[in-house]
Amino acid sequence: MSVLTHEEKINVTVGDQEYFKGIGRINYEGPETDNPLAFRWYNPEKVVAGKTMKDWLRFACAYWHSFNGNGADPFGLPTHHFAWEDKKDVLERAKAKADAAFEFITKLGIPFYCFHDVDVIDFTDDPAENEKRLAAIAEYLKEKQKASGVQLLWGTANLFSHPKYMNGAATNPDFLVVAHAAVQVKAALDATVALNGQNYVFWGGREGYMSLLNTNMKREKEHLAMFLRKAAEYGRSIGFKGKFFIEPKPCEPSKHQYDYDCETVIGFLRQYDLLDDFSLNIEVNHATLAGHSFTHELQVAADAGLLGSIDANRGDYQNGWDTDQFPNNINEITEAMLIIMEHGGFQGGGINFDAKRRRNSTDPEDLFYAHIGGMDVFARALIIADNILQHSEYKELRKKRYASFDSGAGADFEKGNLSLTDLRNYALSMGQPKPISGKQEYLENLINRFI
Ligand code: XLS
Ligand code: NI
Ligand code: NI
Repeated sequence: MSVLTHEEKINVTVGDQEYFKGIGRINYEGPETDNPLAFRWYNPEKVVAGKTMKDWLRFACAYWHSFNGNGADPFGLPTHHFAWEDKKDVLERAKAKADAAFEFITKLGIPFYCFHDVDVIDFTDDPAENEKRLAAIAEYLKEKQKASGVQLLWGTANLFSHPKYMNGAATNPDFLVVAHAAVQVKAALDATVALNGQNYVFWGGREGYMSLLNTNMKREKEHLAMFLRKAAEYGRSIGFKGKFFIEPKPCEPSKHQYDYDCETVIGFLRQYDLLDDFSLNIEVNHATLAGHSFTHELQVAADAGLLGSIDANRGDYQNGWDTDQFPNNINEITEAMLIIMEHGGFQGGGINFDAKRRRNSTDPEDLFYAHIGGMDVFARALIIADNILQHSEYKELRKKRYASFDSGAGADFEKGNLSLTDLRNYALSMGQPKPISGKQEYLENLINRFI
């Protein structure tokens, strides 16, 4: 199936210039299709467990990877070149990039997008000028949203790229840098509210340390908490109704980041009384870098009622860094969807593809294949997880494992009615416990049976 035969399906309104030429609207064609530019599983209006796929999954396109990431790595120059780069005027260039972004997002039928301030327009060293630039492009993005129906899932500020943040942003030992971080967060919140953004994200790549020898960790964490509190207060004061998400990551670029993993962030939010405003945005590759499975992180968040949103991607089994590959592992995503569905879906967030095509994926359609694959694997996992929940003993088996706490002495223990001596007497009266199988292989086979 070639790209060009699909061209007949083009039915997308774009500006004067079409950036992704020869690629039309990506449609659902079903599992049997051999068209690489079609969905085999993602059928937005299909109802699964009482909600449409679109509403369960709430896909978002990440501006930074798809429209800024140029394939450069620490060893090599850019390999991805964009048609809008040659525009000389900064606002014109940013508008052209927005045209291309919305063309892409619309062709794929992705309902949301996410951006950092610096993704949508080039920043300078002058903070006041940056405020103006962001406000100007936000005006334009507002029009693009209106024309396309695409919505902003979350906004954020890039507090890690500029050299001034080399020692941290909100946790910088120099108060002036902390204040400069506030300039950016304030403007990014203004833009998020202007664009009716549903959430706002903090990912603290530089909020951590490189060496403890020069770091007052306690003070830095207190500064981070104060900064987050002031950001939330400001957001509420300008009418922001959504959630603030913290995106945990253990390291990279800092040696150790304060938002290490979900448990760490939950403890931090509780300690500083930030749980009313803040929830979690969980990234697959960050979970694995923290030495956890993605499902572990989801479960920790869900159990705390903080399953806000996810950044979808995957790491590499051999490389120990944030490779941000597009998700494609059906087992991993099925197990994730089981947790997400059992907890009723995302609380305010969605599935943001914080993922990039590889440096050597240089054809424009590669960006489409990447997103189609990611969307299809989640859609398929949604269907499978629903089947497992509806038509298998998966839930029942786990429930049964804890049946001894559902009545009698076990229930009394859960209520706090048994002393340590009561427990001792119970044990002696009952004799040795019999082995009860955990049935792991049985359950693993069950998942594969439904896949
Ligand atoms: C980097 C993070 C980043 C956040 C947004 O590892 O994943 O992309 O999602 O700042
Ligand atoms: Ni991320
Ligand atoms: Ni990441």
